[in-house]
Parts: sequence; structure tokens; C-alpha cells
Amino acid sequence: MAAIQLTPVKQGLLNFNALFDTQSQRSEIRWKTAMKLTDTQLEQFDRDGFLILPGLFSAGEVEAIRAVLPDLFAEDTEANIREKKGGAVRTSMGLHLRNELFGKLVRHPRLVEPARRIAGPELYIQQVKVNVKAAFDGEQWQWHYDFATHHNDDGVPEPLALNLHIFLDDVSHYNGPLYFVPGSHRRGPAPTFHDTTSTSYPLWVVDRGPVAELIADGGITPAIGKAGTALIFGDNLVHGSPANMSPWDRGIFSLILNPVSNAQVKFERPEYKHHTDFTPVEPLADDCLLTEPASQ
Ligand SMILES: O=C(O)CCC(=O)C(=O)O
Repeated sequence: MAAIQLTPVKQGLLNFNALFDTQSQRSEIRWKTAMKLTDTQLEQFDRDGFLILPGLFSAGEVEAIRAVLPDLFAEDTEANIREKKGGAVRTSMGLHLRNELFGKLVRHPRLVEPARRIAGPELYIQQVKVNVKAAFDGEQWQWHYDFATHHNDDGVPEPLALNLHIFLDDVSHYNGPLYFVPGSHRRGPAPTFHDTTSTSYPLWVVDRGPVAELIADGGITPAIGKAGTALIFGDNLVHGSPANMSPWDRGIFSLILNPVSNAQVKFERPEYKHHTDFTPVEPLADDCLLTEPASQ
């Protein structure tokens, strides 16, 4: 089946633009008809280990997500993990079980369909969070690749899970963007150690020597873009992010989907760190974030 292009060709763009009043109306309509990854994007994902998809979610959708965050961050729950210094929320987890809008977001076709194209048709919801990285207070995420934690802590057999992000703020060089090491996923798993002291979130991290070698080969790509930009990256891709010393917040939604056939076999971490419902996720309608719940 031929993949639909993510962006219209230039000639089509002129006609398309004439039909709609605003840029956000245009991008909403575009995504409704174009949520499939192209072959070029799949090749890029294989080569680099990640994709950056500008404008995948509209300003209205991002606003709807942002609107429910203050109440969630104010909840007294161990699923709100606070920064080591200062106590700002660092990451707020298990959100699809705590809030209806996130219950829809984890089933959004603009996340689920590309993930299925890459990782197969039967994916379960492994982890759901917003990494807050608050202005001035947001601390680093050390160099790591997700599979080290998924494998060592949860016994996930293979590095097949995908991490799907949505920027909830504009992300620039200044407010703690993710740094990807392109191609690092193809170099085999780098040695890791369990870091329980650098931040409040225990993580299997890659030491400086191997990181320096990987960066000598692949360089660093900062994942920056406007709010509504999405990222997709694989389980073996080395990445990290610096502290946010800017006056600008940097919230990012993250959904990890994992093939059902590759589910965890160790159950030592709390549910909010690795969900144990292995039912394959089914996508909802494209406008699900902006529609009211059906009345009973
Ligand atoms: O939010 C960040 O800056 C880091 C996120 C990350 O490393 C991850 O989702 O695996």
C-alpha cells in the first residue's frame, strides 16, 4: 500500500492554503488526512533512530492538554515525582489512568498509527507521563537509552518499544531540549550503570567514555520545535537532556508503546512506571481531543 505523504507537494499547497483561513486550521486538516509515515521517513527512522514531526498536534489540542496539567501536578500521589532540588514536579506518570483527556491521547491515531507502522499492529501502553522540566528548576536527564531500564528493571526482552513525544511548550536550545545521538541505536547496546543519585529518578545510564565515542561518530541533534511538534524514537537510541536554566517552561508528553509479544516479564516497578494491561491499543477518531465525552 502506498504511504500518504506527510506534507502536500508545493503545487497542491497553494490550493490547499486558499481553502482555509488560518495556519492552525490548515495543519489540523492536513493531519486528518495524512497520519501515515512515508517510506522516506521510515528509512530516516532506521538510519537515525528518531523522527521529528513538526505541527503534528494543533495549538487547540496542545491547549486542551495543558489545561488539565495544573490539577494533575497538584495531586498528592507517588506518581508525581519531584525534582531532587526545589521540589518542582519532574515527571507526572500514569496519566491515562488519572485523567480522561490523557485516556484519549494515548489512543490518538496520530500517535498510534505511526507507531504501528514501525513496531507492528499489537502494541500495549507501557508508560504515560509528562516530563515537566520547569523554568529554572528542571534538572537534567542523563545520557541513556530506554531499553537499558526496560530490560534491567522490567525484563523486556528486545529493544522494540517506541517513545512518542508531544511538545507542550515551544522547545528551544535554551529550555532543556532532548539531545539525540543519531545512529547510536545501530552500534549495539552501550554499557550502562544504575544511577540512583544524580536525579530523583533512578535510571540506567551510559558512562562518559562510550557517550563520547558515539557522539564522535554521530554528533548530537537537538530536538527542538514549536509546541505541537512530535518525536518518535526507538528503545536503543542514546539521548539525554540538560537542565532548564531558562525562564521558560518545557513540558513534554511521552507515551511508550511496546509490542504485546515483547511484554515485561519482571514486575518489580510500580504500575505507573510500567503498565501491566497488555491489551493492544486501538486508535480513536482523529478529533478525539476536542470532542466532549458521550453523555451516559
Ligand atoms: O524529558 C526529557 O528531557 C527526557 C525524556 C527521556 O529521556 C525519555 O522520555 O526517555
